[in-house]
Amino acid sequence: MMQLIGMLDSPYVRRTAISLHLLGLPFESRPVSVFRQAEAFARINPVIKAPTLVLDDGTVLMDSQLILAHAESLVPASRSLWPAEPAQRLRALRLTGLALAACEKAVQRVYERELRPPEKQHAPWLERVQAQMHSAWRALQDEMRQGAVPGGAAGQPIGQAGLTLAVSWHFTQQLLPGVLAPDEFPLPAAFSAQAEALAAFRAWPHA
Ligand SMILES: N[C@@H](CCC(=O)N[C@@H](CS)C(=O)NCC(=O)O)C(=O)O
Repeated sequence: MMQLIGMLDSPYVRRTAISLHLLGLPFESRPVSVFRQAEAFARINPVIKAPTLVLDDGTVLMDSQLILAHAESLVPASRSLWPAEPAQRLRALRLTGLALAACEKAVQRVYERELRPPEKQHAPWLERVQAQMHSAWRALQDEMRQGAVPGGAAGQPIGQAGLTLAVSWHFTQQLLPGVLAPDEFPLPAAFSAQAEALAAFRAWPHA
């Protein structure tokens, strides 16, 4: 059985786990920490990147987007987390990109806080990251306001754009509370609450 290596407090690991679940692909979750268990992680993938997916033939994949590209290739199109219709698919790609950029900026902020001593934190970098994260969420909210409901594939309760947005929002609320005010971003906040109620999200909770 495929093994998904990484902790669910990583938004990239969590989006991968939720996606594999929705795609109906069985996998074993191995919550190895990239920081606290770096040596054990390195024995599986010396690059120490989460998520890592170990395939049955021993192939080691990394990067959530590439792991999910492989996963999608294993299921019939009717199960895909991407809309089949080209315009909807393009919209889903745009929303997913924004949600991933927002996520990356949140992770960069957390790393700056947790991996560098306070006297070595660089305020201009933190301000830049913060502004980028807000820009991404403002763009996501604008898209949602214009009717881009990040649903997706027929037959799935949520699509890749929606689940990435929801995981990114929830991660940011958990790790950087107060940084994104729910009343400034009511649409992502409400969408996240709905997503967290889905069986696939409850099966793979943050942390
Ligand atoms: N673009 C990558 C990002 C993955 C990523 O940065 N994961 C973090 C955990 S949240 C990680 O592996 N951190 C350890 C490191 O980069 O040294 C993806 O989508 O999988």
